[in-house]
Amino acid sequence: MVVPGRQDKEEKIYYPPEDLQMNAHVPNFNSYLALYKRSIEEPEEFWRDAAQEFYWKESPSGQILQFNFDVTKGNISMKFMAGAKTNMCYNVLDRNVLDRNLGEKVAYLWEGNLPAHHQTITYGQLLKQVCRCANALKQTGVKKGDRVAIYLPMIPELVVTMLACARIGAVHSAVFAGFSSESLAERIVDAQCSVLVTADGVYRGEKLINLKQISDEALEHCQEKGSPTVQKCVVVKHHTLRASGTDECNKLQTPWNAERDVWWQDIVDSESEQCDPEWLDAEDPLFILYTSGSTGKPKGVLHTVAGYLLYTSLTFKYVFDHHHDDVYWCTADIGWITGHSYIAYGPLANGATSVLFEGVPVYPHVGRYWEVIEKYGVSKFYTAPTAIRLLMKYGREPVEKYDLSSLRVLGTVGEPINPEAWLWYHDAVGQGRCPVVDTFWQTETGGHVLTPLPAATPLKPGSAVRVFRKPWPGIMRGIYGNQERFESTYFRKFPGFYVTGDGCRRDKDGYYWITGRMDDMLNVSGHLLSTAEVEGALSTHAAVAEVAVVGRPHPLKGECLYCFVTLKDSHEFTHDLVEELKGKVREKIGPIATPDFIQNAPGLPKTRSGKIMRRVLRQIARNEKDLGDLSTLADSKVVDVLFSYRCKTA
Ligand code: 6R9
Repeated sequence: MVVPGRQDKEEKIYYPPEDLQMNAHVPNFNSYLALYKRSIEEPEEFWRDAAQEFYWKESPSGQILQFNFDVTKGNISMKFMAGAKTNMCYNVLDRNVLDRNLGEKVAYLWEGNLPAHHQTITYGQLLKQVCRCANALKQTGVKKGDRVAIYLPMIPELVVTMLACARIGAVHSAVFAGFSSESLAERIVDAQCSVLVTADGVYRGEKLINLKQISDEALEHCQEKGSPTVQKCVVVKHHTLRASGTDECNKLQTPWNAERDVWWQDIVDSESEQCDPEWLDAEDPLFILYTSGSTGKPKGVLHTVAGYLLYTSLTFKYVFDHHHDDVYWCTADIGWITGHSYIAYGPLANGATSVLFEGVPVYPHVGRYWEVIEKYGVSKFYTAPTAIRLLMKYGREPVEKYDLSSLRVLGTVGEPINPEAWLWYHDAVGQGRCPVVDTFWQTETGGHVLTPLPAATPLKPGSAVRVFRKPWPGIMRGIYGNQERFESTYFRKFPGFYVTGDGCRRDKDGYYWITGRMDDMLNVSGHLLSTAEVEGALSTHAAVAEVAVVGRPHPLKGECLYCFVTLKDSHEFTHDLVEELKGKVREKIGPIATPDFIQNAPGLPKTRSGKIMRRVLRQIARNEKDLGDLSTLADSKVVDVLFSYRCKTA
């Protein structure tokens, strides 16, 4: 973890630029305070006003907000706009096309892995495509309430499928296309999905990924787990189409099961571009998105229609100070919550024009992000500290090659940002002109919960502002199929409050500095991983007797994984074994979880009651000799041995 904050850098305050303030939705700190006060003191009126923007087939039947946030008083629950009927897809597409006359406006500027691949999609085109897809899904048997798994790269069909589900009341469960077949299978089984939508393959930088093959393996795992719920697999012809007529086509074999598999193009293109939306209850489910949990089993975070619409649309508008002529770009993958809320739903609800980027930051060259900003005239740019730290490494030259004068507001998300990275982002990318909104939030919160507003908040590099205690519309409504885990993870520790699992400190001016996770979770390049999940993956190797995983600070990734492995007798700790162990993690979870360090641990430090002392292991991983109180340690010799076996390089 990169702990933010050296005193001297903290003290400097950056004030909002005046030209931004002139037109801003929230133009100064006092107007922010007034808005904040109203949202806290009169949440019902505040959200009723926000709801005016949208289309409601029927109005709420009672109170706008109904909740119990206190476990000691009964089951946790929260409802916004209960009794109202609406449709998410109608609000983000039909409403823009029909009521706001935005049919010709560009919704997405799709930019492929290669700069030569790009495409624009207007709101009108998107609506038609979504209707076709919705009709096709209905034809394959998908009904309201059914779960649809989506394993797609960053292509328009990903957004189209999500919105098509939303249109017919199906619940989408998107899985980041970098996860392994086993991770995909685990998620499909948990949500009991009836359809899987995937693609043939995709290039990520120089690497070609055979998504259909991974999908097939996942469906086999589902069979093995006794849960063959997927009836149909819809496959977008993506790589093969883009590469048609070139040798590239031969690089990919697409395995096929004629009974189960259908090409997207065969079932979607011929469908009608009319599809009546299904009018849903405000609290009907919209999607499930899995996030790591400290027990190792991913949690299916459940979001519902109306609250999520209100929350993502309002936070998008205020936090990026969205205006009609903006070109907005969020570099996240839609497979994560940031993409759901701030590439798909929030921007579309505002009728925004967004870049949808398939590629990676350093391909085909290290100036790719800056090239894309110049190419499309991006005015609002939202990325992760890990990407900033990576690009910072190449200095200012690649940035200065491009015209970034269109930029107005910069944002970050995913992990604490260290002041060095904040300052580089502000000075080199934003040319000292653009406020940096550091947005703290989670899959579970649905949208930003702690963030400055660009024209209203004086900024301190690396800090966040103001907090609140009542439920907000975007908060998760549960963990899919597990109310007990929902309540115990988030509500039991401090009755009456939602617990994020992060630590923070508050400074004398009331600014909050997020210090990182307080539980057994790690944040690697902005992705949350649970130590238990990685330990589980390593333990499946036949040579492993016991294993403990901790985080260690990493200059680019924020944190990386450091694993202590005790082998069974008769096994030797070799370079090949280390590679096999890394392979196990890639296979069980995916490449994002690949450990940087795997160390031989003939014994692990344990308490007399047999608990592994992770605090001691963290210190060893960092080569910190100060181990604190070791009086509960059963065998003190273990520690010296572990220090002598430390990995010095990754
Ligand atoms: C949106 C997202 C959530 C966890 C969260 C925290 C960390 C996210 C942060 C941040 C410090 C920020 N986190 N944003 N920490 N400053 N601006 O990332 O959701 O994948 O569920 O991760 O990420 O630890 O609890 P998710």
